[in-house]
Amino acid sequence: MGHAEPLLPRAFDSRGRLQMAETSLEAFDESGRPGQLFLVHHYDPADLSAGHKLAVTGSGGVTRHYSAAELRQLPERDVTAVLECAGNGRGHLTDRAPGNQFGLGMFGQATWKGVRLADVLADFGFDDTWEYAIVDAPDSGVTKPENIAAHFAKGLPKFKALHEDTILAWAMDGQQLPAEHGGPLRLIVPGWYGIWWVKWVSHIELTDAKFTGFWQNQRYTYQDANGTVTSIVEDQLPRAIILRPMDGQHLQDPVRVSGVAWSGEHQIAAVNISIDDGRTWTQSRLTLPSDRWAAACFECEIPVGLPRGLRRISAQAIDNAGRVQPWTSIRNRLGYGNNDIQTVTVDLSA
Ligand SMILES: Nc1nc2c(c(=O)[nH]1)N[C@H]1C(S)=C(S)[C@@H](COP(=O)(O)O)O[C@H]1N2
Ligand SMILES: [Mo]
Repeated sequence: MGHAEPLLPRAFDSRGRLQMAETSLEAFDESGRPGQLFLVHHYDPADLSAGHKLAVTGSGGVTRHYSAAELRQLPERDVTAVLECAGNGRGHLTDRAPGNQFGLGMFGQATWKGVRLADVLADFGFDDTWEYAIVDAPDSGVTKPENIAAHFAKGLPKFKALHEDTILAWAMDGQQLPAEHGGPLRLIVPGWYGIWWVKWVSHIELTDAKFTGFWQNQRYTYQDANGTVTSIVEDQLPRAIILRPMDGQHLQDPVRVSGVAWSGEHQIAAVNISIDDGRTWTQSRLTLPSDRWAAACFECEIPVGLPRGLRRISAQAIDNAGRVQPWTSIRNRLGYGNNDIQTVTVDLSA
């Protein structure tokens, strides 16, 4: 195996700083924890001071501020979950979609520590006249090519805002949450794509009006070829990632195939492996996570004595809602949610 850097840079900002980076598949451990977590800044990252307070505004217009110490007085909650960018795999689309041409390393699993958003809202004391929690961050700018000035914000529907595993986190894997990953406070929305995991949360506002932000209704939407929005990017689609062997690797028999799989709001039911482009499938051994939002691990031995030369290995995830990872995902103009089955090519040497 090579000595690739754990992070593969994909974009730099105007000052030459890393703006988007992908984790090299080599850098993941067997449970899907990245050597270094991928990075997506849509604007210049915000810099919240240590004395930052979270503002919460109710549907009646009343605002209250929470210091870090006040938040820590609420019950602590640990959630292990897979963070995945909806642009993961865009670079593998056969018809190129605009945006960064990401490979498959735009995900990572971690254990996030914080407090339930529901507990913060209960402490604040809300009435029931709201449908969305607008979660604001201070980072802002003008996006290309739309030329639209906005700041980063998402309108979380009430059922997800009040879900017991939706948390405001200040720690990741036992460390203080690094600023580039949203420290001091970031939203964790298990099962939903990374766009919902708002970094540098500064303000939460409850509203009964439909939320119409740029990052809700324009970017990170599924659109048809004409640019008409068909739906909002939410739930992660089923996906299996082969972590070993690596694409292009030279191997001897036997070949042990292993990796991780997840499926948004649903649980993985099976991961099947094919060495003949899907004509036949072998069920892998699956280790389901003890934590509901963590990745399942799969492994499988490919039979010995295969013909020498280049061999293709594919993995397909199936979830307990019957969603099956497709060879060709539903195409959409901005290239989100490309969960096409991954195939790695290995060289079985003579
Ligand atoms: N404030 C803010 N939050 C944000 C973003 C952003 O640009 N600004 N990017 C989102 C997107 S699209 C993704 S995929 C994840 C990436 O999280 P990471 O950079 O910690 O890996 O953060 C999300 N939260
Ligand atoms: Mo993303």
